[in-house]
Amino acid sequence: MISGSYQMTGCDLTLVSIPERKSLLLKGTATHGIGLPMTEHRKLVALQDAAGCHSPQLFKGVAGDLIARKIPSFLRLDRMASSVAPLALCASAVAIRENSKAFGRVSMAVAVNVSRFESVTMAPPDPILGVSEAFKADTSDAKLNLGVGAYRTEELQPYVLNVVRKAENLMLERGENKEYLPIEGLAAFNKVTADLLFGANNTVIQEGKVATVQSLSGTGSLRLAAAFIQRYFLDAKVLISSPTWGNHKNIFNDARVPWSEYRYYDPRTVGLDFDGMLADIKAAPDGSFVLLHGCAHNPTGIDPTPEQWNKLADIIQDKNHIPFFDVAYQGFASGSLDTDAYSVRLFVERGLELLVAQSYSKNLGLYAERIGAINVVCSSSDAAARVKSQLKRLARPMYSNPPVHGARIVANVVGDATLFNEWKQEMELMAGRIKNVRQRLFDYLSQKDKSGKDWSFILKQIGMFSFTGLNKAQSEHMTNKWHVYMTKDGRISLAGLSLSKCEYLADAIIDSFHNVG
Ligand code: PLA
Repeated sequence: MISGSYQMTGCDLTLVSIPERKSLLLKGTATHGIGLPMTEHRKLVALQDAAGCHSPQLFKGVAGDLIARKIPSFLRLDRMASSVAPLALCASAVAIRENSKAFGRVSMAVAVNVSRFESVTMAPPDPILGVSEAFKADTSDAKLNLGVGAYRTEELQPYVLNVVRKAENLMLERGENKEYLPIEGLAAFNKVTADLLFGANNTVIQEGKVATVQSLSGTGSLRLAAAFIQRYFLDAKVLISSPTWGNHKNIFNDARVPWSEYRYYDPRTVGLDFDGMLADIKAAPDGSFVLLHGCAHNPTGIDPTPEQWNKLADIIQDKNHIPFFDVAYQGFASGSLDTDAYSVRLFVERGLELLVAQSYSKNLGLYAERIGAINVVCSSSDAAARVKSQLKRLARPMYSNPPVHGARIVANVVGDATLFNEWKQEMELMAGRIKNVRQRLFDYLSQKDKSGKDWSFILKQIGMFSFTGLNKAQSEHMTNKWHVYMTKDGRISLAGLSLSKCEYLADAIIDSFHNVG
């Protein structure tokens, strides 16, 4: 047995053998600096010689040198700081001696296998996409994935829109090539996407005041805009709603853009804290960016009314703030593309300069195609041209140029009157199915919950999500007991629910709400 404790000058190490892996785990701490006295070096060299190891550079330097030599491994240094690697090696040599007794002659160099990535810690699962991974691992028949916002049919199957299939067939017939797109993306896509958002007759479009750059769906567009803010607005911060889509904070953190939150959700009413929202936006430094969900706020499903949007515009204008809209659900909230663009168009009408990140993941079901755009509305066409040139400059080293497939689908659907009309009908169907399950869920909750709790907030929410008001423990109970997968903030995706599962879901919610603290 070769486990044991080895004390040598300069280190105090414990060697543990893991016979099934034929390896030795070395745990230890240095008791003094990184160097070893020459006498110890010599002892080690002698030990190595005895073990048949030849590694002239062994004691030369820091761990980096040693690792770079790609020494075959049978020893793993556990979480040992690179500065103590030379000390660790002295125990390695002991290990070699011992090992050669246990496993026969060792004809390799001292095997130090400290990964250069030793300091990299395990990242937690993503709060939204990680839910789908957990769902897949569950073998229960009752399981329900209400985590990620992805539309499913009544049979809970993924759905590819008919108009998308038609556009793809057209693309095949035309035999389009796979050449690189320009950095700003497909021109036909950029045109139709801005038209769809602002309205083709909008003066900002006609006067060339919009810089539109195709990017990697909503997320990539937000990230590109965040990089733009970081480069050109050094002192500005972004105000984001509390709560918001989980990835917003990551995006601004990674772009090194400071952010703070404004109040949005009132847990007492399960509604909008409009006064809090106004007060926080007013209190922010002038010229801040205000991130707003254009429609179907994620995760709450609570949107300001038209009147409230007007008041918000007043304050944002007074404060010289820059609105930054995230439009991930145009047409998916109300079923109408124009209704869902109300907020953005209102701010544009007032002459504000603003940013809009767009996504086609949900409304065209193009999740994996990564198709969307960043639009910057400027007060002059000249400014728009300069902004666009800088967005391109930022995109080029990040991902060079965007993918073409989704862009062509959008250009074909939105740019063709027949397909466009068919799309609107399909979108109404999808939005309608979500409204139906929302109603059915409410009906079951109201019938079955005898406590008198008012569940009508569910009907007031809009879009693919419902914010149930369940806390973390209750949400976990939904998963652990009922196999209902959802995010821990109490959000459920109604787009992943069928009419036939509404009763089961209502039972799960009532149980979790009343029986878990
Ligand atoms: N903005 C908001 C408000 C979103 O909800 C999402 C997606 C995006 C942007 C980005 O989507 P995209 O990059 O695919 O265009 N939110 C989902 C998926 C639907 C996710 O978390 O990535 C959600 O379940 O919240």
